[in-house]
This record gives sequence, structure tokens and C-alpha cells, in this order.
Amino acid sequence: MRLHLLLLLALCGAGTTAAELSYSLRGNWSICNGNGSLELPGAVPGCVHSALFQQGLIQEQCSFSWDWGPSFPTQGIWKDVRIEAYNICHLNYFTFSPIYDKSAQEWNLEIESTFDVVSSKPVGGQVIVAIPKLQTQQTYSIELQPGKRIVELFVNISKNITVETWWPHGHGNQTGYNMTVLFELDGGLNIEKSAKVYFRTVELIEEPIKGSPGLSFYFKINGFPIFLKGSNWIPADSFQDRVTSELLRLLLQSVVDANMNTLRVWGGGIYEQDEFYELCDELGIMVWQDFMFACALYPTDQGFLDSVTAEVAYQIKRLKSHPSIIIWSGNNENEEALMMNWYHISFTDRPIYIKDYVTLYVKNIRELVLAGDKSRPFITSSPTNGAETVAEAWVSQNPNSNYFGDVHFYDYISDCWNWKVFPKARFASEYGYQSWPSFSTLEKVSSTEDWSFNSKFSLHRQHHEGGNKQMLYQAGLHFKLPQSTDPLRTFKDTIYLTQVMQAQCVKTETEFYRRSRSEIVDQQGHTMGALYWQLNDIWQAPSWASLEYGGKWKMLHYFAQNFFAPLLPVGFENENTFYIYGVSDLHSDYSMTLSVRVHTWSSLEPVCSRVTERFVMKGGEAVCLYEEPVSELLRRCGNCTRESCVVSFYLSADHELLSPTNYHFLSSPKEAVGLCKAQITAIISQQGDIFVFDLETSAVAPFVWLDVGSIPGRFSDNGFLMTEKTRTILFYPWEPTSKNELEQSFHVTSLTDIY
Ligand code: BMA
Repeated sequence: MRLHLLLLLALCGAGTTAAELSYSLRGNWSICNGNGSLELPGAVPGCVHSALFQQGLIQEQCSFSWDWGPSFPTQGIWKDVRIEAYNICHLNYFTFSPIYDKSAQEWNLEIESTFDVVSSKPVGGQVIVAIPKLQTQQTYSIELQPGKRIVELFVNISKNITVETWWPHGHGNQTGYNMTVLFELDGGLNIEKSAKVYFRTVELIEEPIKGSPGLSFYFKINGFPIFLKGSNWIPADSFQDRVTSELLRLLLQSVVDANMNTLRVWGGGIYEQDEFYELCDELGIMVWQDFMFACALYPTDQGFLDSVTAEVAYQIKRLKSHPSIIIWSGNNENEEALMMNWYHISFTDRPIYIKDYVTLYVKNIRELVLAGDKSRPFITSSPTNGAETVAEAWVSQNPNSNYFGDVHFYDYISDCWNWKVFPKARFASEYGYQSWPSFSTLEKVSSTEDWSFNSKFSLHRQHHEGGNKQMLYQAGLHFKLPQSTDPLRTFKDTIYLTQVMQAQCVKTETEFYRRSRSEIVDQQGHTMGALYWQLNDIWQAPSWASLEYGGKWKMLHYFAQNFFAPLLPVGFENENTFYIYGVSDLHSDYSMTLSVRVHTWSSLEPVCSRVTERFVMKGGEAVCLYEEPVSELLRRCGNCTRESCVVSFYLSADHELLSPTNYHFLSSPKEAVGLCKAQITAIISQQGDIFVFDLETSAVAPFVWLDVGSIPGRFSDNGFLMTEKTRTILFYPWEPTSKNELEQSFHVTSLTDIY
């Protein structure tokens, strides 16, 4: 009897990783079956083990630095290693996908298992698939011939049983069903697998839109159109072994706490570990999954293509049973890089690169996806023009078109308070502005001489060319820059101001996308997605992130909680008229009113207030609810000028607040008249696991920032405009803390504090 030894490099649980390894193994090792195991043909496992270490395994493309990250090319195996021995057969992988049969209106489950049968004789037996909650149990006879064998099972879920579907966060429950698959094989060999099965459908809708050239680009989940709200995910640490379950949960919980429903796993990092996707399933986070190719031109020699095939085929098998993944995308920005000629390729050489591009992403990766996973769409790149890219032979003249597919948009020069600079695109999958992380985060990796905006440390941690200057330039358009004579104070104030600027910029841009969901203006619109760049940080440095390294919420993340709220009033001006749109992601219509208040900067009493007639806000729409020339609004409200007043508004039904309170500045805060230094105090008390901050202010205060330094946790709201004398804010600690500890660390800043 032959004894087979497998060295399983278990990155992601049973039988998982070799294809992931193959990225860095390219050219040095052959992956025998692309399913997560490296076969050792009679070799001593220890030798291979050490050889693998010497090869320097597991590098993500961004390990070599990125515009938000350091260069730490890691070495070695970073997950569990184990040796498995078997002498009959081995279940190499197990995967499944629920498929909805539209015509029969019933669910089926396709289960695929691959065996390595080393017995010289066929191995017979039976498989029992059970999903008790769906009253489903089916038994199949199997006979495995020697060699590599695939067992495909087709399980029908009776029409008479109600299957609850999986919904993205904010749209319904994330119901899943426990399933067991038991292989009872000859020789008393029993192999049992258990998994959670979720049922949902996903469609990418690309169809003509009345009044606009091009095609729509939006997702329907379970037949329901959903606006994708969220952000882009990068690796959670330069050193993956530091990414704990707790950290993953904390970051992903913060995603749903900020009313997001989507993350794009960006193509310059890693295919995340199983737990990441399991948490996304559980929390209702949709995942836009890039394959790991980003901002580069790749070779297409056979060795490289073979390793890509192993990698892609393996990832499809590993990940396809997750309902959270709603789309595969071939790469990050490589179509755009090619067509906008980022790398200065001569005109005559371009056809070679286009051919390579099509070979890699279309003839290889796309084919593998079509063969391995019919349960979700595939696009070749992000940004891309979707169906139009296909029509243009896989490379569009302008992959960033507003009329097709998704766009990436960055502009650090134009005034971000002017919504007219943003593309009225079908789907914005990347956009953003940088800010600095909080002092408490930086303090852990710096010392006194580093604490200024122009220190070597500050320059070194900034990896985006001109980033620090861009932040101050953008902030300077609407705010006075910090003026303290104390350098440390100036550093802290500058950090605060960059966060204010970032939060306000991304708010304006996101609100523009959300209010564009139902309209076509100048032939553009029907925007159905807003994923800002970027959710998380890989180290303590300035970046586009809304969560700092370690998970602390920046001001932007608190703003996201509001600007991604399911029901939101959005204010803006066009040609000196003030408008408020109502945006609803809800599934039902609601009868409600809109309250509009005008405050002077110098008083805590509103100067005027207006409540509209009752109206019905339709679910899944963005409509204009309010329109008033600014001159009339100012006249109506006593002695208001653009500089002395600010507008706030919210949606409510039966006196119950249904939306966050939003606001609109009538001038830049740097020109505000009447704004005084606000004295803000807090009384902290404890209620169970939560802490209550009862705030009181002496004056109207913009961008009120509550900070408890390094105490892990988050506030219920932060960075807000305080127009009333008192306000209660909750603090949710992530680790045990005390009232005393919070009092010691508590610090509050509002805009006038930095003047
Ligand atoms: C996009 C991303 C990343 C980058 C970000 C900010 O191009 O795909 O490559 O970090 O912009 O510059």
C-alpha cells in the first residue's frame, strides 16, 4: 500500500492554500493539483518545508509599498502547516453553489467534491446530504475509480418548502441553513463535511436607460435593485500573521455599523482568509472580489499562465459558496492603465500589450470563472465599461466612461464642496481624499521630534506624492489653517482639520452619487453604487482610510454612518437655489415630513424653521423634496446672510426621527460671521456596558470631535454640528474600560478651537 503524504499549507482551513502560494512560487514550484496541497513525491517533508521558507513565500503585490503602505516584502509560511497521510482516498476539496431555477421557481444545490483515490481498486459507498431546516435529505450511491475523481451532486429543494433568502445588510436577514454531507465509503471510511448554505440570486443589470446613451450598471439581489454603499478593502496588516479573528470582526462590524452593505476586495492585496468571507456572509456585506492583479502589465508566458490558472481555479472553488461575493473582477485598473497609456508604451507596441491583456483576463481568467462558477457575474477589470468593454474587444477607449460600467475618480485640485466636479456615473467604485490618523494612533510609533506636519516622520509616512500639501490645500479652501504657536498643538489641530476636510469631501461626493440614483440630467445619472477608497489602513500613516490601523474610527467613518443611512435628506445648491433631495434605500414607501431649520452661528435658537406637508417617500428612490432660492431663504429668516447662517434638515414620521439630521453650509466656515469659541463639557456615566456622554455647549459648534485617545471603542456619533445646547452621545467600548479611564482620556475639539 502506498502512503501519500501531503504537506498542507493551511492558510484558510482544510485543504486550501497552495494556489495562493503559487503567486510567489511561480517558476519555482509546480502546484500538483491546484487545490491547496503540495505533493511531496517521496521526499522528506522537512526538506521541502525549509526550502519553501527559503523561497520567501506569500507576498502580496502591495508588500512592495503602495501609496498608502510601506515596503515590507514578507518571507515564509504564515499559517498552520500539517501533514496528512491516507491510504484509500482523500477529499481534496468540497464546494457548492445554490442555483435558482427561474422557470421551475425552485432552488437546487450543486455540490462538487474532488477526491484523490490512491486505492488500487474502486472505492464505493454512499453520500448523504442533509439540510434539516429545509426538510431535505438525499442519499446518492457513488463509486470512485482510482485517480483524481470529481463527485457532482445535485440536490433539489422541494418547492413546498419556504427557503428564506440571504439579504445584504439593511435589506433583510442573512438566513443560512446548516448542511451536512456524509461520505460513507468502503473500508469504514467516513468523511463528513458541514457548511452553512445561503440562498440568494445576483444579477448585474446592463440595459438601456431612457434619456441617456450607454447602459445601466447595477445589481439586483433576489430580484431587488440595490444601491451598493461601502468602501474598498486592503490587507489589514503588512504582516498577515497579525490579523486576528478579533481584528477582522472589529473591522467588518464597523462596516455594517456605518450602514455600508459592500466592500470591494482590491486586487493589489490578497484573497482574504475564509473567516473574512464567513463574517461577510454573516453580517450581510456584499463583496466585489478582484482577482489579485493591480496597476501593472503582466506576462503571458506559459509558466505564468499555468500558475495563474492554479491560483484562479483554486480561489473560485474556495470562495464560490459564499453568498457575500456578488461579482468577480479580473483586475484593478489594468484596462484603464493600458488604454490611458499610464506606462508610456509606444503606439507600435500597444497591440502586443492588448493581446497579452486579453490572453490573461479573457482567455484564461474569464474562461475559468465561466467554467467554475455560474452563480455570479464577471467583469474583466475595475473600472470597466461592462458590456461596452466586451463590445470593444475587451479594451474600451475610455474605461472610465460615465455611460457604462464603473468609474474610479480622484481629483485633489478642484474644490470638493462643489458637487459639479464629480462624475455623474453609473457606479463609483473608487473615489476619496486623504487624512491623517489620530494622534493617539501615531503616538505609538513616533516620538517628540516627529510631531509636526513637516517632520521627517510625517514625510516618510506619506507615500502619496504631494499628499500632505494636497490635504492642506483642500482644507484651506474652506477652513482657516491651524494657527497655534505651540508646535504640538498645531500638529494635533492639523490632524483634526485633515479629518474634517476628508469627511466633508467624501460626504459631498457620496451624497451626490446617492441623490443621482433615480435621475438623468444632461444624459447622465442612474448612479447605483458608491464605494469610497478606502476602508482600512495597513499601518499608521496618512491615507484615504476611514478606519485607522487598529480600527479607530476617523471622522469620515462617523460621517459614513450618516451619509450611508437608509433614509437621508441631501442638501445642495444649484445656481443659487437650495435643494433638498430625499434618498431612500428602503423597500417600502413611508409617509413623512421634512423639517428645515436655519440657525445663526451666534445663537443656539433656530432663527426659523419650516415643516413641509406630509408626502410619501417611495422606497428605492431619490427625489427632490424642497427647493428655495437662497436669497428667499435668507430673507425669510430675519437677518440671515450666507456668512451668518447655516441650514439643517431631517425627515420624520409621526414625530419620530427617521433620518439623520443633515446640514448645508451657505458659505465656507472660514468666512463664517458670529461663530464663537464653544465651551463644551461632558458628564460621563455608565449604563451597563455602554457609557453615556451628556454634552453641553455654550455656542453653536461645527465638527465637534470627541476623543478618548487609545481607549478602544466608538461613539454613537461624532464630528457633528452642534446647534442645540445639549446632546447625548453614547460610547461603545470594544474592551472593558471605566468612567474614570474615559474621563482621564477625554478631549473635545470643535472648529473654533483650532483658530
Ligand atoms: C486607486 C487604487 C489604489 C490606490 C488608490 C489611491 O488607484 O486602485 O491603487 O491606492 O487609487 O491612489
